[in-house]
Amino acid sequence: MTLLIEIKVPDVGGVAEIDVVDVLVKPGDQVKLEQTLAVLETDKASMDLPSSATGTIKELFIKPGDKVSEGTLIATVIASEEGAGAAQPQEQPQQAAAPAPVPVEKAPEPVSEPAVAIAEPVRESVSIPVGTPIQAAHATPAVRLFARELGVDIHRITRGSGRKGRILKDDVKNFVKKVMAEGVAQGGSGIPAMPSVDFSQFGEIEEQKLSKIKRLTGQNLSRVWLNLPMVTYHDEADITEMEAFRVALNAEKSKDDVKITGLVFIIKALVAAVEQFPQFNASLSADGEKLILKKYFNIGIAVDTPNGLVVPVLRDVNRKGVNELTAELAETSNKARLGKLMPADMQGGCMTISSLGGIGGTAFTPIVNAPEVAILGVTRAKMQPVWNGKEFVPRLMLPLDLTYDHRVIDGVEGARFMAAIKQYLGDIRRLLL
Ligand code: CAO
Repeated sequence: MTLLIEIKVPDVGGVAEIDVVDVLVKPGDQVKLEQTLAVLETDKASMDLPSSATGTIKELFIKPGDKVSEGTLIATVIASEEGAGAAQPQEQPQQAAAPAPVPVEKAPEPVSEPAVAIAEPVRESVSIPVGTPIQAAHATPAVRLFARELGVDIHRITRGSGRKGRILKDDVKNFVKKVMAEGVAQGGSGIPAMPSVDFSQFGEIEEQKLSKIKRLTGQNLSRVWLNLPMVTYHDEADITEMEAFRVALNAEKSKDDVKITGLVFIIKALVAAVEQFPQFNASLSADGEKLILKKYFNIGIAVDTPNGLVVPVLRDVNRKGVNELTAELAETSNKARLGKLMPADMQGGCMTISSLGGIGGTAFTPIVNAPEVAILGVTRAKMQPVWNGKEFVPRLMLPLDLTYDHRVIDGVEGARFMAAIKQYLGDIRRLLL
């Protein structure tokens, strides 16, 4: 006579949803009385589910990730001759509840420093075949919460120092210590620190302290460089007509008026393109989960000052005309050079322009002024022979460099955005449309 025993989830104190964290057996396995068949987890505790019989697993009804409750059928066991534990032999399948599960969260045992096995983060090239079970980390909800609070991906700790490799709070702490120690040794970002060199051994030197602006700008640029996957797209806009219009406007001005520079038209063209492509007027949330779209149109302008680079912000550019922007740009860049900008003057930008056109250049790769998602670089306009289908004609061509955060902007979007800027600059009447 075969004795089939059903093993079910016992009373676990009225908890409605219990997570199956791990299943340690499969059909055909020999199991002993009290042997752990699965690891269950409630909001408050993790527990081993023991077998109530010695025998062979016939069928298994759960898998990791399932939710179970009191009475859920876990497995059927064909009891062996030598006994079925508490179960009495009978013809019908016996409905034996498993012995009360054994809570495994104990007072953490002292853990020596390197006891934690740290898993390498999964790299892109590693592909997990469909159907491959992913090993769940053994840890109680409290330990998982603790890890989450510290920003630790618990799956990077492959084995803890608790019973059966269970991850304890101390394992999480040791993991953090180890990662921090490695980071410090490598220069903070996992990159080896620059060596300190005594240059005086090669000749005379002088040490100059960096200005605060330069130090802070440097820190910010390094952070952006390391955090953003950036792409720079280069193109040229034909500004022959725009330049003729600018010269004509300036000719109307009196000697004391501020002259219009091409930059103001570039600001207007940029804003018109941003209105057309809202993803350029956005910021990625810090957790990378959301795109925050802005409904205001503020443009930052990189200004070179004796103390370093600053980026004052011109506000509501979409609502301002060329003359108003010209006056504002002159006043703001003047204030910047005199070191009179207030922190609020440099906040709230949507996109930035970095223009080196007054100096020269043919192209460069500006760094995005994050959390903005794109920056427009400008270098010196040059007369060039351009083929119009019949002949070469002299045209004033303005080089433009668009760097964007590739997490937010696709290459095609970047190219379309640049095409729109070129179209506005090529025919500034379009700014009226
Ligand atoms: N092509 C040809 N000539 C240009 C030009 C361009 N792209 N851009 C400016 N010019 C000309 C101007 O018309 C002006 O000519 P005139 O002297 O004949 O009137 C001259 O160059 C100087 O212009 P400007 O630089 O004073 O004025 P602007 O409005 O173009 O720029 C500002 C203002 C504040 C952006 C600029 O002075 C500045 O500080 N640029 C440096 C920005 C910077 O440091 N960027 C690097 C950041 S690192 O990523």
